[in-house]
Amino acid sequence: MIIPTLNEEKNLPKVLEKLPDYVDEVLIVDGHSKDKTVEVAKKFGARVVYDDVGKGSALRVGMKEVTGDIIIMMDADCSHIPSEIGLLVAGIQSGFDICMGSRFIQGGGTEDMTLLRKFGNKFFVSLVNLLWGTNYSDLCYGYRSLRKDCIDKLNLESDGFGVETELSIKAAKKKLRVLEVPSYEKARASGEGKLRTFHDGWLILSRISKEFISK
Ligand SMILES: Nc1nc2c(ncn2[C@@H]2O[C@H](COP(=O)(O)OP(=O)(O)O)[C@@H](O)[C@H]2O)c(=O)[nH]1
Ligand SMILES: [Mg+2]
Repeated sequence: MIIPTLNEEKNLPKVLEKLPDYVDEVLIVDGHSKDKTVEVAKKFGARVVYDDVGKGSALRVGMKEVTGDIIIMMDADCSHIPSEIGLLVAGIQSGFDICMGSRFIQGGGTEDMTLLRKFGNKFFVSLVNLLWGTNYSDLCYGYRSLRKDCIDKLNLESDGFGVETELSIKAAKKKLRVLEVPSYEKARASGEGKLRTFHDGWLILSRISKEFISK
């Protein structure tokens, strides 16, 4: 699994200690954290690689380095419930190429989104569904799994928080089999989130436009 980190020393131990036993590879892609994130990761036996750019770029670096057949993408801020990995793995084992956690189907939920972010996400997901004929219920959510052999097909290029949107759109363009499973997003345990509503909302809209123009 791939976990991008930026200054998550307080949260990361709580995530790593709860990972199910069957997770056999933990790859941390750290954005040169100024705190003890890397020390914590190594203490838990995780492999650490580095990336200086942003969450999207960190995930791309992770996708190059990871060796497992089923890849889980997970945040380090305690927002994602480790036991839900079971659903993400089961989706791939059942024949899907990508399995996406959704906060907006029965069983899912969020305590980490302002009303404005919920509205933005709803607007973007409706736009994507309209343009690509998909039936997504969530878009900007990073708890996902995919088969390793899909990575080359996706050819991701987003550096920042547009990466989930790009993945969802490209999965539709490439006609990959996508499953949504419910996921409950908890509030970040400690520290500040790095997503900036307007800056990253604009980034997501630009990504949707770019994908539409490039067909
Ligand atoms: N490597 C790396 N990780 C990042 C960066 N920005 C955020 N992350 C990590 O990506 C995950 C999600 O970030 P977060 O700030 O919680 O975003 P939000 O939940 O969308 O508000 C967390 O594990 C962060 O530590 C970055 O620039 N580089
Ligand atoms: Mg978060």
